[in-house]
Amino acid sequence: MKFLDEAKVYVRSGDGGNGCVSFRREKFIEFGGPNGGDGGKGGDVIVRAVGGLNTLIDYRYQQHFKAKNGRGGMGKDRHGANGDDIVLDVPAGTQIYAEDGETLLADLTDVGQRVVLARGGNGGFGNAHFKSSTNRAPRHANPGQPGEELTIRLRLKLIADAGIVGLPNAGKSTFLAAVSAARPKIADYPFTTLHPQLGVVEGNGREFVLADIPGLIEGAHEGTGLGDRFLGHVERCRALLHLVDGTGAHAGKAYETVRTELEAYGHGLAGKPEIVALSKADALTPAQLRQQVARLERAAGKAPLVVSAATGAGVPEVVRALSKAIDTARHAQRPPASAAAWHP
Ligand SMILES: Nc1nc2c(ncn2[C@@H]2O[C@H](COP(=O)(O)OP(=O)(O)OP(=O)(O)O)[C@@H](O)[C@H]2O)c(=O)[nH]1
Ligand SMILES: [Mg+2]
Repeated sequence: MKFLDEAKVYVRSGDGGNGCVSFRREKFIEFGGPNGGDGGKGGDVIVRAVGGLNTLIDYRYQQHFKAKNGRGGMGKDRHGANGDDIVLDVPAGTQIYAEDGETLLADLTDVGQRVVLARGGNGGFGNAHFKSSTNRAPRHANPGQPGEELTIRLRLKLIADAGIVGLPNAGKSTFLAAVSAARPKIADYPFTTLHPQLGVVEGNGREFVLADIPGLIEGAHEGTGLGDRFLGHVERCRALLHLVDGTGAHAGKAYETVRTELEAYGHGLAGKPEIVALSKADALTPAQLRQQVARLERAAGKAPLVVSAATGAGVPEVVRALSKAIDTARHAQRPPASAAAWHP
């Protein structure tokens, strides 16, 4: 399934039903009086975060969503039926933007969260409502109020616990495949991964979600290569795994290139806990390994882990370190209970 992380959708809430003008007319009953019922309320447009979804693919096939109109009021004081709401199910982690793509209307971070995007119009009052001591036979009723319409942009930010960053070909997808059931495409050319991939990793008896994103190259923040827009997917991670290709020319420089891009991207990415690991250790001679580790240590300011996703050596250590970093961050940065931005 193709990963789709943006969709433009048109929604419209239902119109309110009109109020009714009617009078009670029965044989032998004089002055029956007004009995026009009120119109029903139009349906709302609701967006709800649900589990079990991880793309916005459904919104590629249907882009118009309209709630039902309220029914008109009727004689004999009958109230019109309310229009049914329409509910759009999206994966948790979906943000809803206005048509401009910049104004955040709502942020659905947790399963079960819901937000009313467009309220249905109220039904109009029937003439029975306008009866008073001075006007006992009102001949007017209110029309229903129109619904609201708007175009929104849904944007999905995956909520992974940790994200793998690194240059293209660093072995990110290979690592994800080694530690999870995910089967990302792996090949010895840059930009094999074009869409973020998620895997569930078992670490220390607990599970966490790891995201593999396309490689970053120098200038990614200016759009070079695949750009840095995929970093949006790891913005909410609690920790980063920075993989540096041991078979590359200079592990220290490779590390710095990626750090520069993380800093240029902003959004707090550079400040996240980072596990640094030198990859493809199996392909290096002991002397090369020592040299690359020393370079990387100098650049990162701490001793890197050494890993080979091909042989599995060092993999448990990396998983443990990640799991620990996630736990620590989880306790340190508890998100506010209600992280939802809200709009009328
Ligand atoms: N010898 C060895 N080769 C590896 C190891 N991990 C990855 N490779 C190889 O390195 C190449 C790139 O691996 P990928 O996992 O596709 O790299 P990536 O970082 O996901 O690359 P992009 O998606 O292009 O950014 C592939 O040919 C892998 O087989 C390893 O631990 N040892
Ligand atoms: Mg890849």
